[in-house]
Amino acid sequence: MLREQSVAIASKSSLALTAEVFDEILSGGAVAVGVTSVLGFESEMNFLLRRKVTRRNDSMQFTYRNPYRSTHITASYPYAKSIVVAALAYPKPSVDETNHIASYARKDYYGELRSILEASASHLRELRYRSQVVLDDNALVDKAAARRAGLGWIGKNSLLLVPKVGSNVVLGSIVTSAELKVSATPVSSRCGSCHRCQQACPTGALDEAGVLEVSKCISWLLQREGPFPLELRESVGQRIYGCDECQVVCPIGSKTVDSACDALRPMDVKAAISPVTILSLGDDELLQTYGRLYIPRRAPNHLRRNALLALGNKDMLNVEEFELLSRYRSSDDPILVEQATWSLSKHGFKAHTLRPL
Ligand code: B12
Repeated sequence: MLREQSVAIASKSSLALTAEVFDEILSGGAVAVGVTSVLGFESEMNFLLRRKVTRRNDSMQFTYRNPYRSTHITASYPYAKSIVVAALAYPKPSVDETNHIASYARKDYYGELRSILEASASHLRELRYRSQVVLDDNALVDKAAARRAGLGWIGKNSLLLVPKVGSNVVLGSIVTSAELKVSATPVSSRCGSCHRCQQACPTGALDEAGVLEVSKCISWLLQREGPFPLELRESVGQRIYGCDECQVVCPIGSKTVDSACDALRPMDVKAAISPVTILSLGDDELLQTYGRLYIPRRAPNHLRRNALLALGNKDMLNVEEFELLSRYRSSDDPILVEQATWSLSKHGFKAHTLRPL
């Protein structure tokens, strides 16, 4: 029995196995899939090193922590022979939508893509190939892998765009010892002369096409620890987690995909986070409710800081919101005290006239 099985495995061509894996992943719901080699991503490594040396990564770590490891998959998985990369689309919010949380985080799209990839990885394991799902992990530069696997191109918003779908996708990979058929066709850029994403960025973080100025990116600043930079507070508006601005305006990404997404993966209503909820919940409840979001050091006060800022940027406060801001002026955390004071002052309340708790 075992002998028969190994003969069957040996006789399956790389092409047939690749087709099987693609079928599984696409029927699982991914919008694009491809295979690339395990060669190092040298130009990405140089880019990361250059920006690290010149401190243009701000205090951000992720792939900057160890650029060699992040751009050489065999440093983490020495057995790897191929990388299968897949994209899962999520709904693109409309231009007039004012949401506290970016579209990609409203539901666990990473979790969804991970289960699609896990199914194929376990199939490969059954065939005796070592296989590991790697997704939003510092062991791989996902966009570069997706581009080299032929899924799309890197746009002026610095994200990977899938033809006809756009950049509203999350990316993930299977790193495997199987020698799969490498997808040979690179996709050339279809951004043309359009630079709506650059114009739409509220802080000018995309002034240089395709290169994100991290220290100005709202998505990063909302994750960054410490007080929120004073000069960029007003640009944040109502955002508490993530920013969609450079994707919302992108003309690439059809309504067809949006509606397919909506039908298949309806928005999680609970994901509609509100500053009042964040500022009212206790630590445990807060982490339980929003635990799947990336919160630095799992510190609940980090989300509270962003919620206080969002209240400061509201047009008008109601009584409950005013009371919450006043309450946080007596917080033990000086960052929250300062943020609450700033937000109250935005509504015309001077620090010394505020009533204490
Ligand atoms: C760190 C990180 C961030 C940081 C910094 C991102 C950055 N661009 O520096 C912050 C927190 C800001 C962030 C924000 C977001 N992120 Co993020 N992030 C990552 C992470 C962990 C690593 C990114 C990285 O280091 N890439 C490698 C470096 C080398 O790439 P790079 O900095 O983009 O540099 C390249 C370009 O500048 C390009 N380039 C250079 N010159 C030029 C010139 C031209 C003309 C062009 C076109 C390109 C170009 O070449 C450089 C080298 O390759 C990845 C996950 C992963 N493990 O890969 C997710 C990832 C990139 N993020 C993702 C998402 C969804 C987002 C957000 C959309 C979330 C949101 N709504 O708030 C925003 C988008 C902001 C933006 N416009 O980039 C997705 C992107 C999916 C896609 N379609 O590409 C990823 C891949 C996660 C995933 N697995 O799905 N992210």
